[in-house]
Amino acid sequence: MNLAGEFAELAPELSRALENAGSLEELEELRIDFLGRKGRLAAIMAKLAKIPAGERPAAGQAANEAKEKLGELLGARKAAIEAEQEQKLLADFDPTMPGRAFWQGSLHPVTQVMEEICLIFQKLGFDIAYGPEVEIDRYNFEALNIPPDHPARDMQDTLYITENILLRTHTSPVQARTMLARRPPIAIVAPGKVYRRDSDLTHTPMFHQVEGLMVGQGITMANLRGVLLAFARAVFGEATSMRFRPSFFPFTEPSAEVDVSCMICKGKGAVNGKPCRVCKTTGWVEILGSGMVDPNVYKAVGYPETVSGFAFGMGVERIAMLKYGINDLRLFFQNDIRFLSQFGVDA
Ligand code: 2NM
Repeated sequence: MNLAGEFAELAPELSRALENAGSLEELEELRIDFLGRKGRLAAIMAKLAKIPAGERPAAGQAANEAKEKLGELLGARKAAIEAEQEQKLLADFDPTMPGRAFWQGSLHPVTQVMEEICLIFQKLGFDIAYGPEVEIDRYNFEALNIPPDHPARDMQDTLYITENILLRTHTSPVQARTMLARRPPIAIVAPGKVYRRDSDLTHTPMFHQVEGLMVGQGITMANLRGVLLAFARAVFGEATSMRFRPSFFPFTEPSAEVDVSCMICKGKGAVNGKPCRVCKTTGWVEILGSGMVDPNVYKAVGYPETVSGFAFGMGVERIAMLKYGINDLRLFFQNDIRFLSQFGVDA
């Protein structure tokens, strides 16, 4: 057989071989076998140089035709195999199957409650104010009428960095800074982290506070009561009652602790005939401290004695525990996903 005949044989041979090639891997093997550098086509082409010059043009044309035809056959089979595989994928794919759920994080319950508290006061007209967690004695104590011999200043209670620099023990320094920077009337709440040298079952060295301050002309304790009652009902429900108990804080005079009717037993002191553990059967639970800002605080920040106002402070973890019936403070700090996910987006 002449070379042209040998070239012409290749295509039908490949055709037969392709009938048994079911995968792209087998296809590649055939490509190498027929079209590769050491393949069948190359082997026949190697003989081109040895034939009479007169036969070369016809043989060369046959070689080109064979090469083109082999490429076409391989390409067609490849397209067919790929189409088959795609059909199989589509057959296995159920487009009506629901998508895989993915994990979505959510804000920590303490953050959620802190934001809820702030939003309530914002709706009552308060601005939000922030300040540094590393404070100086002047803003954390001195401006707030906390005398040098007060126990709060003791190394036992405060985390000091130097003699004068400390981790704020409350967010009140934010109120002191605000009063030093702005003239009355002002109404602000200061949310954030505070630090105390305290650690046991019911105290953590870091916790969260929201403190509020309203100062202006003719602001009275009745205004304090109105604001706090609106707040308490927004957080714990519209059926909530509230009472003041006399207390003492260095920065307020008079001072009052604020109780609300127990959100667990509805102020009855018992649930299903069993003594209420949250209010210890009293029907009342303490939620915050408050009072009329002491004139010494106005003096320290350069406000005229004619202004008056109130302030209050609450622990966010405590409010969150009462709101959600959580009995162990440590749950907020363990970051156990089984606890946290109960406060998630779709909990
Ligand atoms: C409380 C209770 C009572 C308070 C006072 C001030 C300031 F800066 F205006 F003097 N800020 N926060 C305050 C008053 C805080 O926490 C239990």
